[in-house]
Amino acid sequence: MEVIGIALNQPTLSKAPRKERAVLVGVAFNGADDLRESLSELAALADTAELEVVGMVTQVRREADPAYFVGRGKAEEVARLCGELNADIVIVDHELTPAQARNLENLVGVRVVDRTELILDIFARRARTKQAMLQVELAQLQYQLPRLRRMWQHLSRLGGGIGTRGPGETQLEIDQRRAKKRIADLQRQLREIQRQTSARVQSRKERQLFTVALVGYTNVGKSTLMNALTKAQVFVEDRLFATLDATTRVLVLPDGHRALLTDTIGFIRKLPPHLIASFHATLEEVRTADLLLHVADVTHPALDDHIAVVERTLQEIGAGGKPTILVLNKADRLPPDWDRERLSQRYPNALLVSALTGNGLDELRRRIQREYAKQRLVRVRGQLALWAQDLVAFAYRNGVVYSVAYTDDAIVLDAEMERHFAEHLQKQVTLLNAGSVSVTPVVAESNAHQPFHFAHLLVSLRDQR
Ligand SMILES: Nc1nc2c(ncn2[C@@H]2O[C@H](COP(=O)(O)OP(=O)(O)OP(=O)(O)O)[C@@H](O)[C@H]2O)c(=O)[nH]1
Ligand SMILES: [Mg+2]
Repeated sequence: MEVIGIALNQPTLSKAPRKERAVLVGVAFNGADDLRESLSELAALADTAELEVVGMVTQVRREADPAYFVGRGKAEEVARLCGELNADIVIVDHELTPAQARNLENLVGVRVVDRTELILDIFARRARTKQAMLQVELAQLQYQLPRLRRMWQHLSRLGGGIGTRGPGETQLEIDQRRAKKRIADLQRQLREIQRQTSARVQSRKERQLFTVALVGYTNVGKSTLMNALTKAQVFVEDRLFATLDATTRVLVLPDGHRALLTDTIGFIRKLPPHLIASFHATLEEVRTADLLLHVADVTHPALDDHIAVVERTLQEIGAGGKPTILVLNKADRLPPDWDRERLSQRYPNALLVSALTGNGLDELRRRIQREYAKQRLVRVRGQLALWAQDLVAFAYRNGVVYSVAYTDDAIVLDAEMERHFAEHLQKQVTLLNAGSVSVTPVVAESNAHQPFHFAHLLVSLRDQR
């Protein structure tokens, strides 16, 4: 790996043995009311990056100040606070332009990092596989390329061996060229990985495997659910972005049918767009899934926001509008006085579960099976010529035969099978001129949005307490 300005693809924050002390800065634009929630999430991100949050500064503004992001007076307040609290770093809860970061840093006198950089830092800490590492490095480089000038200033202020003159334009140019070359290189490697992923996904499609993907906000329990449903051993932690890869396992449905379940990276508000773009290959599993399990933490105060952010992000990655089951997780942690009315009114089709205790998971398996049946299974009814025994045998081999009756001039068949088998059968019947069959979905579309045992589940959860 090349070293460009600062070392890449590794955490750039808090490498010291003592935790770095951070002051958080957040702005509510036009009275946006998610400031508190966004800042508490930023604090969780800072904690995940091993920083110690020692202070917070907020401001309400109409728009960002082009020079300092916050107003000049507010920036001076941040500087004072950093002095008083002996802070090492300021983290701004938005993406800063290179100029804003530079100006703010000069004024405040400690390192200034924005939300994007913090998230990239966490991703760099957490990437374990080659693919995740390449994806993170690409996102880091794309973020840093327009900011290289600032890094050089930063290094020259530190003084360490750079010389009193400071780095010349030439060195900056060299770095920019190297960064661009490395970006192209990473993109090429990732295209290769993408090609392999697509081939794998394609082969699953050809084998007609029903694929289910876990999606949701970070830290809601997707991996815990994956482990509970499939006996996988995905790493679980009460911190943000524990998962950065995709893991796929076989999921056995109640009737014995097999599906594939994929666990992958969680989403968060203000997820940097180039990070989403870099994780294109990982997210392929989500884009191509037949069914999404949208997992949310039912006990989180920002539940509604989280669900909205995930739905938006799904649209952005090209996975909007897919059949989805909303899974409200961590039901075991609901307080005794939780607002059951509000929840069941707001999310009438949701399923309440606890991945930790296993409560509700049988119902979830049944719901997945139902979706599978709805998308894949069809009823085949028809009359076949008496000589078409082979077609009856085909139905026995590839489906469930409910009845076969012989009349004087026909075989009356009633069976259920996967759509592709039914289509094959239908084609053969036409080709051989062997009678006629009708193919209809097993689960009627109109039943799709029935509230599914929600009330029953609520009662059983209450009984448990
Ligand atoms: N009480 C309770 N805790 C849960 C439940 N499911 C998960 N958790 C906890 O929530 C935390 C996050 O769980 P993960 O499974 O890592 O969550 P995730 O959605 O995969 O998170 P990322 O991969 O970081 O996006 C862990 O501390 C889990 O033990 C649940 O049903 N009840
Ligand atoms: Mg996870």
